[in-house]
Amino acid sequence: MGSKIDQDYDYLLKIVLIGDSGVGKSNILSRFTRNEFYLESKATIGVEFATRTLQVEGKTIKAQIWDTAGQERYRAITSAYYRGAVGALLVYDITKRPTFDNVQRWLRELRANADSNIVVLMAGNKSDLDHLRAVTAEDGQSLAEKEGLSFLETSALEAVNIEKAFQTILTEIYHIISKKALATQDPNGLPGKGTTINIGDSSANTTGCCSS
Ligand SMILES: Nc1nc2c(ncn2[C@@H]2O[C@H](COP(=O)(O)OP(=O)(O)O)[C@@H](O)[C@H]2O)c(=O)[nH]1
Ligand SMILES: [Mg+2]
Repeated sequence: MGSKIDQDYDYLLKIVLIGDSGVGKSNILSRFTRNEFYLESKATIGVEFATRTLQVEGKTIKAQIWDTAGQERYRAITSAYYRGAVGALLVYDITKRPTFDNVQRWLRELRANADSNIVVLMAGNKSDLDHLRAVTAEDGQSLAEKEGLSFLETSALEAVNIEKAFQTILTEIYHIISKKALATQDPNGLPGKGTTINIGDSSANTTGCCSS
């Protein structure tokens, strides 16, 4: 059903970008998918999502990364944004303490709207602005440990840890998928080539495949 022949990828994975306005979500996306950075980016200009295909443990993964169009400013992200997402990059700005304090609020939002198995990586962005730092790396690390999240400090400006952030989250998701496929005891093992993955635990379909 979800498997299509002749796809140029093994898995299509939806990742959502969340976090307060101005933390650098759109630039993380443009850095990762187009290797571009914008000193002045307008909240209203945003693509719905951008994709990039990469290799994870020998599999071709097409990451479909969703960005907000500034709705986070009004706390008006709809549940459709989270639907089908298997990963989230939760971003704060290391120079703005309130954006870090709001991480808990974003986690609540995720728990209310996203799949309970969603893989979350917390990114302390703008690490190039160390002289303006308001959140220590230790504070980031200990919150991540407390909440069971992966953690990295990133710089979209200097292209630091952007690749690593997506590689980390996609690898973690892939590990969950492969375990799930094993647990199904399906002789075919992993879902077919070109499968859209949903790690939802509510799905009766044990391979968790199929989106429209
Ligand atoms: N110094 C620095 N500025 C950044 C970085 N990432 C984003 N910015 C700037 O922060 C502002 C907000 O970025 P944007 O991507 O629009 O944030 P969003 O609202 O979360 O999507 C823009 O002026 C960016 O140029 C970074 O890694 N370092
Ligand atoms: Mg944005």
